Amino acid sequence: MPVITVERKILEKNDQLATQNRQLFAEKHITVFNLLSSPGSGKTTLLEKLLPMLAESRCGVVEGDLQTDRDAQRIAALNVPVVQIVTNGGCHLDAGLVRDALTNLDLDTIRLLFIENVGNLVCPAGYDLGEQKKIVIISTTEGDDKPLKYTTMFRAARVCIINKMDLLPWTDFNIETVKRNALQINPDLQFFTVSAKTGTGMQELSAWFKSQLYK
Ligand SMILES: Nc1nc2c(ncn2[C@@H]2O[C@H](COP(=O)(O)OP(=O)(O)O)[C@@H](O)[C@H]2O)c(=O)[nH]1
Ligand SMILES: [Mg+2]
Repeated sequence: MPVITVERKILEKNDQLATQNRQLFAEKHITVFNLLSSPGSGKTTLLEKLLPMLAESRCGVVEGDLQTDRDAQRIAALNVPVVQIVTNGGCHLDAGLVRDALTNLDLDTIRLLFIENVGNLVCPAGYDLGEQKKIVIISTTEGDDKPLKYTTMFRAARVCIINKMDLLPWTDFNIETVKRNALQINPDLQFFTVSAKTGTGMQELSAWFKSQLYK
């Protein structure tokens, strides 16, 4: 007798909605990135630094958080269109939540959409939102063994941003070790090393985002 778990049914439904989101983004020529990390790795700070550098790329942001709209307020302060999804304790965004949030954005004026997922290296990995690429962010205070512990996330990501490079001298985090551990899980992973605080590496990162726009 076949046994279909609730989780599998939920994921099938999510994948259908993600396909619809992806079609919509393609029709509108919007490049979409799903930003994933532990709480506090610097997702919002990276956006605060990047968005002014990408002003000509007409960015929009979807913020996901457990309770508050604090991150959306930080983005709105930059005059960038933003919508906040409050998951009320839910540990990840799903494609249906993103689809509903999109009705609050003018998609005809946006070319680059960032989705800041709920801070969590586990649950969001399995949920396709319709993005082009998942980007995992790890900071130098988290330990360089994380790719080995959160394999699903590092396998799902296409890009890994290593943030808080300014703090590197005060940690035992080893860049070569984290890269080796991540490449063991995902040999095609592309890396950027940055400090959202000091701006180190941010020019290179913003240039890469520009290269991802529809021509
Ligand atoms: N030293 C340092 N602190 C950072 C950097 N990026 C973010 N932070 C700090 O890390 C904390 C969490 O950042 P936030 O962007 O809210 O993380 P999020 O939870 O991933 O969105 C804040 O206190 C930031 O100021 C960085 O590159 N260097
Ligand atoms: Mg945040």
